[in-house]
Amino acid sequence: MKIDIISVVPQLMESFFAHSILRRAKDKALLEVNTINLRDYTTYKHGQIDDYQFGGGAGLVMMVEPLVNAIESLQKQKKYDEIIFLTPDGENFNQKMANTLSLKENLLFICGHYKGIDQRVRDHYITREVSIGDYVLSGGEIAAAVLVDAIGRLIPGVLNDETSALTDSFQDGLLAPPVYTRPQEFLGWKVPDILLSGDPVKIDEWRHEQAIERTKIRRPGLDEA
Ligand code: 6GU
Repeated sequence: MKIDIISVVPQLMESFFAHSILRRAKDKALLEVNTINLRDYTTYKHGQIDDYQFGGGAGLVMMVEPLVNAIESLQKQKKYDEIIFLTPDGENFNQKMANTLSLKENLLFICGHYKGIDQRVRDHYITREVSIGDYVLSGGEIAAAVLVDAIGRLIPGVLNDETSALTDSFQDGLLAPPVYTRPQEFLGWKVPDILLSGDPVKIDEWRHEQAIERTKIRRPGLDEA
């Protein structure tokens, strides 16, 4: 999979992608992430990419021309399955969307700043608008990094058995059950007997019950999301 990210602060993302689980994906050539500096595509003076909004009002808007130049230039090199604008008024990101996007070949992310981007870019280029939650970030970069991480770890071969995504919270519409490791007893706090029983069927049953219980208490209705 290839993910290209248009940003006004590409350096912000690069160190993130150089570490974490994504490094492994990159090393295995399963995922390639490229950041593109929007300022390289402006024809305005001093690398200008934003301007005051028509009709007045506080806050700058990212201009249509640099964004269209950048998108058109990238589209000459590959065909994108989705062009995603990261924006707090987008559709809420969740595990289901991560699963869907992890099956794509080429994705383009556009990180907004200030008051957002000129609506004409949204109307003519963007295929999907995505938010990572009901709060406002100062830019879309952190949201883009969240998507790359959540999507990247689902690409077959990125995770090994120990980090398998199959038993993640949300993957089956349930939160993950509690987990324990050594020692068996600490300050009198014991690991549940069932986990030490060596009976894989009983253990699976117990984990499933715990997952259902946790989900009921913490996130009722999660399976309908
Ligand atoms: Cl995708 N962008 C910004 N700027 N803020 C957000 C967001 C995205 N998702 C939640 N808040």
